[in-house]
Amino acid sequence: MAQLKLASSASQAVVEDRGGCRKEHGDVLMQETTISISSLPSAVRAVLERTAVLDIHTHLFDPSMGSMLLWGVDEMLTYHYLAAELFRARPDLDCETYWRLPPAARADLAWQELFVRRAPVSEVCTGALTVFQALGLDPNAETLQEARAFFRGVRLEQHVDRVLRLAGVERLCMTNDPLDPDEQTAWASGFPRDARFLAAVRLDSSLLGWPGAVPRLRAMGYDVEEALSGMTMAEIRRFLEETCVRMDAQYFALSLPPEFSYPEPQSPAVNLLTHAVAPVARQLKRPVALMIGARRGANPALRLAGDSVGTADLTALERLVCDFGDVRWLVTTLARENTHALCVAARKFKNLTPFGCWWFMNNPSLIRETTRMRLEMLGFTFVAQHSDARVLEHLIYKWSHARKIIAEVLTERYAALLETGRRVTTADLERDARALFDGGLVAPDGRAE
Ligand code: HDL
Ligand code: ZN
Repeated sequence: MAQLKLASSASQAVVEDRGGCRKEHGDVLMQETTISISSLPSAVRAVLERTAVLDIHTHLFDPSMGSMLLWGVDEMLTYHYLAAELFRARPDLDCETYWRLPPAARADLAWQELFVRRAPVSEVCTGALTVFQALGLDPNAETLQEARAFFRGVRLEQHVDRVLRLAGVERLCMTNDPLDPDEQTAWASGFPRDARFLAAVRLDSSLLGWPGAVPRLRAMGYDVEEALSGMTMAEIRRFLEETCVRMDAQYFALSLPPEFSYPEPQSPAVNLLTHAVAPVARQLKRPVALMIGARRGANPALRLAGDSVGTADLTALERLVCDFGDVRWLVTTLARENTHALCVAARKFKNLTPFGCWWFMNNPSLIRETTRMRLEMLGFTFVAQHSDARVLEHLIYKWSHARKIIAEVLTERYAALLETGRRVTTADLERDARALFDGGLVAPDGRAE
């Protein structure tokens, strides 16, 4: 039995082998080595650690897009997830008073109330300390003075390289809203692209709340009317195609409320989805990502932190995916109650790929439950995770925490295989990890979109 000793550094696996064929794999000699039950946990963890990720959904931006890319300790501690938790820790705190504070004061307040005066056990608090630890900052600091001094000395270009390396993220997709004024300025003037920051056309502001987008679309030169009549659908298709080409976007994305219905009654957004987005996605061979279940503005006083969740009837999704069988649909759902139905729908429709543990689902207990369910029902035909990172350093904790849990669940599944007598090799681990972490942008038969 070959003994597999994986070096602590992810970049090199040292293998002693008395059998099996050796083969080059990059700078690492990989083995068709059967892994024993005792070495399985460490082998799975090591493979996931060194498997580069395409993070298919983030709110990060190419560093060339300037201040649109959020980074640093104050951005981390004023993240809307933490704001929501601060209002719970300090119910006496008036929301508008908080929003009027300068970011540093908001960050100090969060640090004192959530990290110093209480054990920071929530996922987003623990996550912030995972980032502190990775960057060599003191998680027991009484104030943010040391952390701020560290970030004052940061050169963004090097910091981006360091954060992506620490997070094991090779490439990531931005969330690009073509109607956002800052985005319009950036794309109109052009900027040197960082190849690691891929684009994704987010259509919420264009399609949801129709006809709210009509004035901005007309100002961009698209002859659209509120009534979706005349040239409007053709002009929306032109808008989508031109935007996707300009951004070299990987996919189109739209979030949908829990009550979305198809085919009837069709909201203007779903009408536009089926008559404009799906045809252009088909023509450009781009997937469409649907993010279902967000109830926006449940508590407007919390602003971005005020969105909630609703359970969707995924019958509508199944009908949509069935009617557009030649379009690839990447889907994530926000309600825990939708996780199982999404797995079943994916079993029915090969053009439907579940992705990630989105937002309120991105917690250890739910990543574990979701990944178990998906492996049990879909094998490796899903995208295990996306970070949804809003602040650059989020990548470190969101991927560190996710990899740990996905490794535990994967180990369970491989152990069940070993019990049947089926061998599990390092080649199995490498291939399967790539399938889970490739962002779903490679078609199931291996063709790139
Ligand atoms: O709609 C989305 O893409 C969500 O991810 C929202 O941006 C949400 O506010 C968020 O950041 N979730 O993590
Ligand atoms: Zn998001």
